Amino acid sequence: MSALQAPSTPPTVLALSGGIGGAKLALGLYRVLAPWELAVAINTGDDFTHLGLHIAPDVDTVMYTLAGENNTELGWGRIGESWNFMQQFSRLGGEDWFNLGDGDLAVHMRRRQLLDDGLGLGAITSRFYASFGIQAHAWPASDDPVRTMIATADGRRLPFQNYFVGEKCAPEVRGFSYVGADHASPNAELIAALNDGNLRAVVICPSNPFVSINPILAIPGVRDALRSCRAPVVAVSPIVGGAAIKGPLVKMMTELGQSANARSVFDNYRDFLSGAVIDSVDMDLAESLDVPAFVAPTVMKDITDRENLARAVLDFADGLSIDVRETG
Ligand code: FO1
Repeated sequence: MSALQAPSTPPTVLALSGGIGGAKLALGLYRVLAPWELAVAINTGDDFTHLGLHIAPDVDTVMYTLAGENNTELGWGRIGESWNFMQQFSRLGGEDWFNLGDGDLAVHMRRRQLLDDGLGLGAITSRFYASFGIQAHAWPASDDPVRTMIATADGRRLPFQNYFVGEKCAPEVRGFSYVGADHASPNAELIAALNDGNLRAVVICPSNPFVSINPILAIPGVRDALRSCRAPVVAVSPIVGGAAIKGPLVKMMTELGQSANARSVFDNYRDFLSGAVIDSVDMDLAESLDVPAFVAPTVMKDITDRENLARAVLDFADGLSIDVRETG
């Protein structure tokens, strides 16, 4: 078996992640765990068909990040990217609101080919991650389409990328829907991992709950499997001191009339959460949470921060599982 092929041994840590923020902690977990110990279940609610190609931003952002090829300035796409295609495409009057780098384009074209050959998104993702030399399991939450739609105050329902990129998160949000989720089947390996009694921990990465985690939870079977999971489920807050580290989360919460704090984030996970990780800035929130809280530096500025937070989260989870075992 080549070193890059996923072994039959199941993962010991399962992370649920969206794109930019979540991918940082996924990288920290990847680097502190042994090869193939990590599995990442990734949001596909941001996916859309564009120029006839299947764009899967969170799957690709996690891939580039675990491969060390992510563009840290942009937060998405590849390092050292070129944009010749987009420049020429735009010159010809092609849509240029959504930038596709030349290297990134190869991923979308190849994905399109393999989808047309009948492969599912999960099988394609495993091949792509192996091609990037990544020794972690990576599963789109479903092979079936799940599309996050944003209901705006002016009465529109925007596909996620049209809101996030097209309109730069400007419209006031009134709600979210995850079109296709109720007919989607969850990735079988994700459910198997959640049902695996040997799983050490489930980590909800610091991603936007509305557009990165809830689209995963909306897929039938995922929430139930999290509720009955024997491993502790620990979430890391993407909000520090009332500010989102990146992206529109605080704006969304405010527009929904929610307090922009870690507690509002964890309310999305309250029916299955075992523990919460908050930044030292939010220490005062710890007592008000429904679950045990662990205070740690959650702002990941460099790779050491990512690894330190990953270790802290796993140690916290290990302590929770022992507590559960003790109390029976
Ligand atoms: N984000 C932008 O703000 N502008 C873009 O032109 C853009 C292009 C793009 C292409 C491929 C890809 O995988 C991601 C891309 N993103 C872009 C980021 C993307 O909208 C976000 O990564 C997620 O959907 C939210 O996490």
